[in-house]
Amino acid sequence: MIRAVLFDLDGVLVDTDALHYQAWKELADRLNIPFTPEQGNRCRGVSRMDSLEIVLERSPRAYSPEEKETFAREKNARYQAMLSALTPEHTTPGAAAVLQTLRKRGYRLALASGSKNAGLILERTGLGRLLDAVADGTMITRSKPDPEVFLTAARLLEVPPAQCVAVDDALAGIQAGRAAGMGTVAFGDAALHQAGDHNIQTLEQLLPLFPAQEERP
Ligand code: B16
Repeated sequence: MIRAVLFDLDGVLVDTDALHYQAWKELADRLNIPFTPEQGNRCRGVSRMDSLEIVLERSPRAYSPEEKETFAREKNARYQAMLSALTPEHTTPGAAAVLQTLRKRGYRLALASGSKNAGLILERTGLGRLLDAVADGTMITRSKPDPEVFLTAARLLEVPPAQCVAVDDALAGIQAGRAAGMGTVAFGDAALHQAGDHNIQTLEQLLPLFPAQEERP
């Protein structure tokens, strides 16, 4: 029996992917390195430093670890400046209503995001109050496709992984959910690749997959 639904953040509950892309693109432009939307897609779900390696892969020169730390800090400062303009209207269509309905149907809900900015995003969008637990990039050492963040979310909910379903828009995220022993629902980009056990293009399409269990207020 499925008792919990674990949500990725960037690209699933909030469309912050475009902001990540813009902030990385500004850095790449400043360094005169080509950076394509295809590379941006590969940054989905992977950690900040692993994303930076993707941004730098077409660079003609190598950078020191110190320079890379500086680039990552610069990108994050730019990204956080963009996040300061986030409001509840910036959530994915249907996100709050779908979370509310799943809660009412008796499912435990958690965030499973590799982002260290997840707390700020949940606060600005108001989504935090609809979740029972939050596992984010500040709590893990290995980013997706490693299952650590999904296993952390399941542990916080006190629900066995086999009774959880992972919802993610990144191929790395679907791999992580599967490696955690969970069912998977691919959304957006990952759904275009038919990567999940179920593949959806709107969050409302989750609702038929999770029928009512015990009601909760
Ligand atoms: P930050 P998710 C991931 O979040 C993003 O998809 C990925 O693009 C980003 O590099 C990573 O978080 C780290 O984010 O720089 O904010 O700590 O998709 O796992 O919610």
